[in-house]
Amino acid sequence: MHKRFRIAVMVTAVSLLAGLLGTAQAQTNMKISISIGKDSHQGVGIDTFAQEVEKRTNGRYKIQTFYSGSLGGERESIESVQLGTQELTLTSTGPVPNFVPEARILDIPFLFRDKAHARAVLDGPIGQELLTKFESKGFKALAWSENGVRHMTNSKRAVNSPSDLKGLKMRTMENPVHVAAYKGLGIVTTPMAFPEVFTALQQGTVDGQENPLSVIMAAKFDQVQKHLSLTGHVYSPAIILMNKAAFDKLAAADKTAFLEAAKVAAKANRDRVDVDDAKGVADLRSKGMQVVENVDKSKFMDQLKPVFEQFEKQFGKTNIDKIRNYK
Ligand code: EAX
Repeated sequence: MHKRFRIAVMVTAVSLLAGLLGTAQAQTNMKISISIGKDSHQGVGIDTFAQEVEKRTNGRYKIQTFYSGSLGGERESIESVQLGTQELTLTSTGPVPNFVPEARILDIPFLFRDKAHARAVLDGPIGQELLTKFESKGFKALAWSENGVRHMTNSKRAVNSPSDLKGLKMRTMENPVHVAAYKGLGIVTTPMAFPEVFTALQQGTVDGQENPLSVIMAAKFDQVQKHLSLTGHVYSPAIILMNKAAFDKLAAADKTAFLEAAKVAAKANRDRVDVDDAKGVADLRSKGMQVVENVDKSKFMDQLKPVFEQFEKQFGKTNIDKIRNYK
């Protein structure tokens, strides 16, 4: 008994020492960023990713987390990851088509019935195949995550139907698919990086913007926007991107650790989106927003018919239908 105890103490001491030496010898720091604040679905995503990577690599990799666009907006962050000046970012697909055009198809309005449909497509063969398209552009796409279902806000009037959108000046993401669709709805589109949006709304440079409830709450847009309409006009995917060379340098087991960490992070991120969606309307109402909850989406889809026809030509009707009909 006594001897066994002594051996156990020795083993523990040796492994502790090895652990310490390991950490001291080879701790690699990496950066990950988001464009919105820490207390958000994306903040939960990158915080979870950092914890999981550290845990799964016994602290040999430390992920430093940057919030609120402190390393730049989403387009800049994607550029930095491509160049390798920053290893990682979690970003909406807003600016992604400018880097990986194949991903554009996911940004088509009213493509997905709901979040469950979108998640199934992204986690299934279509989404996984799309992840591989990032490789030739200098990225390792670790996992799809989620920004959420986008709704419209503005400072001018309640939006019940597309006719209410006519002439409204709205900030959009720097995304060609969104811009084309919103123009088709009669909106005067102003593409802009996210970190500039609050001030633009405050100063009246634009009348409105569109984002998921998660983002509207995290960015406190209720302080500068009166009206919210649950248009649910488009699902907004997010993605965890890593510099490809940085990923390729990892040992095989660490590659798995990063990929698994990204999956756990995406799950935590999606769970938070669900929590935000459940409480968002009540929360934003309590902060003074006027909310139109029952929006007739078919009116918006009718108005978008000519734009949908364009998209079918651009992306292939069969490709779009494959996503629409995915079960
Ligand atoms: O990713 O730019 C946007 O509107 C995005 O939804 C936001 O940065 C969160």
